[in-house]
Amino acid sequence: MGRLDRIAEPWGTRTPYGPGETWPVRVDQHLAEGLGDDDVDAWHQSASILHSNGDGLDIAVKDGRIVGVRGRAEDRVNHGRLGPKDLYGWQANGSPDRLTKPLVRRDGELVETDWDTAMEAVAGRTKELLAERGASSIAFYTTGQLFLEEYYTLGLIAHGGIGTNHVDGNTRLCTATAAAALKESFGCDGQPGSYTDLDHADVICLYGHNMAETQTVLWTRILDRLAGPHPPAIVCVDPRETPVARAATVHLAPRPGTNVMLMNALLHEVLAHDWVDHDYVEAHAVGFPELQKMLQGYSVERAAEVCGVLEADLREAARLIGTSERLFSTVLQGFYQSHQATAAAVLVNNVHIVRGMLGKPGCGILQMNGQPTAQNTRECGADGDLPAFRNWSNDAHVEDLARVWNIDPVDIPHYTAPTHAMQIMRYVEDGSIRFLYVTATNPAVSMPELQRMRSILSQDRLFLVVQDIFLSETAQLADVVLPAATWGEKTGTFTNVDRTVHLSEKAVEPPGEARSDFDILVDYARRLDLRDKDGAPLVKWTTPEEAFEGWKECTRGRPCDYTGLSYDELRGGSGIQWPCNDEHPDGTERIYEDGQFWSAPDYCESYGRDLVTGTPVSPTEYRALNPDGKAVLKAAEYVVPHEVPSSDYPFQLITGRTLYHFHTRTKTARAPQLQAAAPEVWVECSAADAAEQGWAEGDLLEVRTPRGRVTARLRVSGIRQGVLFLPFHYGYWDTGAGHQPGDDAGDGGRAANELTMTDWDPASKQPLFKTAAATATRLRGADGEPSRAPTTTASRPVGDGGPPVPDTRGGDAAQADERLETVGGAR
Ligand SMILES: Nc1nc2c(c(=O)[nH]1)N[C@H]1C(S)=C(S)[C@@H](COP(=O)(O)OP(=O)(O)OC[C@H]3O[C@@H](n4cnc5c(=O)[nH]c(N)nc54)[C@H](O)[C@@H]3O)O[C@H]1N2
Ligand SMILES: Nc1nc2c(c(=O)[nH]1)N[C@H]1C(S)=C(S)[C@@H](COP(=O)(O)OP(=O)(O)OC[C@H]3O[C@@H](n4cnc5c(=O)[nH]c(N)nc54)[C@H](O)[C@@H]3O)O[C@H]1N2
Ligand SMILES: [Mo]
Repeated sequence: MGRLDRIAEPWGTRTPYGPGETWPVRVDQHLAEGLGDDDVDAWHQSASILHSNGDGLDIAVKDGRIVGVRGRAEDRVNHGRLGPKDLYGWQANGSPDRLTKPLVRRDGELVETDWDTAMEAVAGRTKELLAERGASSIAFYTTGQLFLEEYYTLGLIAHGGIGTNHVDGNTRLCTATAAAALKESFGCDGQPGSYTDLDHADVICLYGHNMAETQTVLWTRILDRLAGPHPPAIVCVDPRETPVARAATVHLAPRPGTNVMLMNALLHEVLAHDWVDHDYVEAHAVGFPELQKMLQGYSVERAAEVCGVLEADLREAARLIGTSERLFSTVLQGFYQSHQATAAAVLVNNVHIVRGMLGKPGCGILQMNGQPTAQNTRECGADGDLPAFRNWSNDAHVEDLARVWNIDPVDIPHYTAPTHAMQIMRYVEDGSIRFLYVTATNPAVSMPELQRMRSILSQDRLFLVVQDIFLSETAQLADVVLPAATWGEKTGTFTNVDRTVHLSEKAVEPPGEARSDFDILVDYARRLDLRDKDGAPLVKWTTPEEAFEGWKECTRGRPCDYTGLSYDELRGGSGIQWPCNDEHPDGTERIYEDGQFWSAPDYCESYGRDLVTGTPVSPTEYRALNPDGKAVLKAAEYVVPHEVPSSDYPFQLITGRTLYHFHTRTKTARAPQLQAAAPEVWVECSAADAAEQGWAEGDLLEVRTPRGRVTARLRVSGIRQGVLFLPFHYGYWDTGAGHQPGDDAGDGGRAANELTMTDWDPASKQPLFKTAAATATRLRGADGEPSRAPTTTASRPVGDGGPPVPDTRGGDAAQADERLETVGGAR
């Protein structure tokens, strides 16, 4: 057993292994200072909820409090490993800042109240509006961080009970494009990849995905392959020098917003060299001739120019992809939060289809999720789609759902596409939506163009309900705040990106009067007196396990079939991958093994959309295009980003994450080791830009776009020239730092979304967080203070000048245990 500072060494100790071998076990553990294994009263099975990886872990409890975590050796996802957020993030549960009582707004102030008063206010306003203005005045904005049972209950209440079409999740900001791209290419959501593919792949491509910082344990799996015999080649497409880029065989650092140009050129090369599996394409796909035709204009020379990368690097990347035997790809926000998001992600699917690289060990795609339970938001229809991947534009699917819920099909709104989150906010802005129920998301920091968002959410005519575990920036604007119990304090299930379902057990009681989101929603349904068509309660369950059983029936015969799972099946061992049913009682490692897709016109989740305009494809058009349920090769022309640099705004601004923080930091800022590793906002620029502008490490810059301004200290990093990067984690809740909403004086704002724009991808409706034009000016010099950006990550300092930057370390408080199992001498 070893002890390691896991802030300084986020990926821990290497356990090398070779292709086709089993990833060795390494059990990671962190307990509160001074405690050892013997002090722990009980361990409770769970999985991580600070990213989408789904690391299996056990929660340690002593005296009724959470005191640590330990990775689950038997879990297929992590083989015992944990990342820094897993190891230290649990401390937020015990924070004294937790909400413990409901709050209501009286005379402008939020004051404590009892549950009955708060819930009557929420249900009462819902009933009033239903009577006065109808269901379309009511909207729900949820998350990718609750449990399956909660989403299914919410989806049932909103779609089946209230009958509003205005239901979406922050998954719209996150992985709407993952779902959209899978629907376009394969007719249905559901990942054609499995984590075990990483054990076999010989080429791994990461497209706009900083996996090293955002799925640290999955990256550890790749690092262990890289340290073993016959390592895979890595292709990284990212304008920053991320840890992924540093480990890559080829790093393409394109101009932000040019992904479609780059992908088209890669595909052009693959076709030009005839690295195509013609038998596979012939048997299993439609659209090849059209794709071939469109790609003619996308030469490597043209792409090199537009993307600002070397022709030789593009050719080398295409050669690696084209000659790979087992190709694995992941896609994330560098592609999804861009103006041609769905098009770019679909082009990655195309690479796999033309190369026949699907459904075999090592051959898969993860259109990555970000949030831990985003897959469930989508599956359960809490993002607007219908539950269990039913197609809202297929009347037979709506009827089938109505049968499951025992209601009339006309009571399920499906007359038009579900309202996406940005449109919900627009309807709130123009006053047609008067009631917004926000669960487990913080739009006052995470949505684009915050000045607008604040004015939308603080309107008098809007009744805003916020259900959170802390008094977030959004909760501060609410009419009613409902204190939630969270992970570790409630039981439920959730599903990660590779379809692995985990059970998470209640380990401790929630603080004060906090109640689980599940209990609150069930209470809400009861107060609304929602009924099915026989007059029985619409929500037929009172416990999560009953809800899970109800959900299983809803999934029967659908792609995400859960009928073979139960809480008991999920207890004890590893998580299990859906579909899991009579046919696949142990779950399903890989889907699409036989080149059969879920895309038949009568079965598919979606008929797709026009990638440029976003117009839904009609059932008749789809039937003509894809009568036999094959994979669809969709082509897409490159379109120039909507906001490009000018003389007033000469830089391109991108935003994103750092390894140590989760989103708006409501949790990670309250875990001391994580907060200390990245305590303040910073802005990154390249060494060349710093030299040209006369800037150096630690200088205080003001970054401006037409929407707002942010001040931050400079980190000179390995980012592409002409590009600025801001982490989006820093809102203004800890106003001790002197930051106020929209602060326009003194130190200025620090939330990246003060600067981002109201604009989205036409097909997935995902907002653009990664391409804006910006300017920056120096307010004052460093005065001996470097920026506080981590040195272990993409923000590693480069070049010289400015004050020295200390290495990011966690010290004594960050010591964590590692238990290595020696397998075949691999250590
Ligand atoms: N540590 C940590 N981990 C997390 C989270 C977290 O907050 N913190 N959040 C979770 C969630 S919800 C999500 S969605 C994921 C997100 O995980 P990622 O997508 O990996 O994270 P981001 O930093 O948002 O963006 C990824 C990369 O996109 C690059 N990029 C920007 N513009 C472009 C472009 O035009 N083209 C290309 N090719 N690349 C570009 C950025 O340089 C950045 O390195 O992480 C999950 N895991
Ligand atoms: N500029 C920029 N903006 C971005 C992004 C970006 O890359 N750049 N990324 C986008 C992406 S991918 C995402 S996913 C979003 C994330 O944006 P948000 O979802 O707004 O971020 P979080 O901080 O995760 O907010 C979750 C909230 O839920 C609360 N919470 C936690 N657990 C529970 C629970 O069990 N129950 C309840 N009721 N509440 C709980 C937390 O305290 C917190 O307030 O941000 C998006 N915004
Ligand atoms: Mo996300």
